[in-house]
Amino acid sequence: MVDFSLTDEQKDIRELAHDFAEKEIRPVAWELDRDSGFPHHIVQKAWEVGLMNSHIPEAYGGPGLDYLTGCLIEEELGWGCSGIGTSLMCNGLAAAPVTLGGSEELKRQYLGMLTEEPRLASFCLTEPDAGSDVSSMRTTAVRRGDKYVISGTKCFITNGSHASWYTVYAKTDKEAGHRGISAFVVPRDAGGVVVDKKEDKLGQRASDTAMISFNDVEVPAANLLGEENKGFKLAMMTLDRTRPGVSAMAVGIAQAGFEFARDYAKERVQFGVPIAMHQAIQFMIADMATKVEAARLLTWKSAVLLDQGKRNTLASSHAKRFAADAAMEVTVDAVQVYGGYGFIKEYPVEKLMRDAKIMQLYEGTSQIQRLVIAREVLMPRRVEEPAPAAA
Ligand code: COS
Repeated sequence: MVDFSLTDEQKDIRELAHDFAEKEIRPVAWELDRDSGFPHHIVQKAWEVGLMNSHIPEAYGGPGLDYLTGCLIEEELGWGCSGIGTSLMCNGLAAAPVTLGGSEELKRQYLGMLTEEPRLASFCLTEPDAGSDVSSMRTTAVRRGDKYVISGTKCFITNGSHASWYTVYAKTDKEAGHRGISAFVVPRDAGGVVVDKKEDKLGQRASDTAMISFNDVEVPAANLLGEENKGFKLAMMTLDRTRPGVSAMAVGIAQAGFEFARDYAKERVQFGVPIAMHQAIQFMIADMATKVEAARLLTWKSAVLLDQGKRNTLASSHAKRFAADAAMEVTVDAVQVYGGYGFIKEYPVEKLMRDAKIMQLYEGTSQIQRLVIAREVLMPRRVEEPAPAAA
């Protein structure tokens, strides 16, 4: 029997996140968007009230929340402002490979760093010439004695300018394609880590997106995550775990767009009645509501499978693809409901439309999600290893 009800603890956490989004995030969201300012003070507050590092296990100072509860938080933060929400949630992406593949010592040191203080970490996979095609990356890690020397450039790194450490993927065997990639923890203060460029973005302007170069950066061999040359799978397993949260963030954007459009349609009078009385608008609002609901259900399913220790690759791509596209469609329609006012920055919905676009791009484009879905439904036995334990 499918039960969509939440536990009391989940309801409390959702309420906490909603209040935080309403009282701390929304009042500054449009200003930070305009100025492309980083929400340092919100990071501090979110960390203090326990809304960061949701999935870091209690053993390393985290709350060790399940994935569904993490999605509840991410939806609310996305409802408040997905740029700020992304800044708050990005630690999860950097931390997951450490939780999955790190030694006890690495977990204590680097996960502990995030839970002991309001610090940030970043996930460095993408490169200027290796986006969707992960295995074509050029960054290398060469073993020298008890160290690896890492060289290369990573781009579009969320929180890159502010991170205390990075999870970095690099080729340890250049000839072996995806079977020659390894993952490492790289502390920011290792010599040779340079923040090259902060990007000026269309949306999610309160989140930091930077290009980071690793110039012959030496890290102890013990900073290797999992086994050498098994980094590609670690990246894929990480994305399976983080895509539900990204989907939830998209649901939050869509929910916000729906609410603004619904409320505006009830106020705005044209042809002598609120525009919500016109069927053309009613049908748009109805479609928005359906898309939000369907996106949320797919998102919850992708998280619940993880919580049950099951493989969620297909479900997380369904959720990410659908929720990202729903966020885009709903926010475009929200602008339409506002008419000419929707195009004006004084009104809230154009920001949502700009913010929504990245949901179809980061953590795997909507086309990559379709590619994963197609492979999973056409060749369902392709990945034969047992479901990995939840991180
Ligand atoms: N879990 C565990 N293992 C997985 C996996 C998953 N979800 N998906 C793939 N693998 C394994 C495969 O089983 C295969 O294993 P073998 O080495 O035993 O053959 C290996 O990984 C390679 O898989 P595949 O052949 O599917 O690799 P591709 O190069 O075709 O790439 C895509 C697959 C395109 C799906 C992958 O590169 C991808 O997700 N790209 C998008 C990257 C992304 O999201 N970037 C955003 C960066 S974070 S903002």
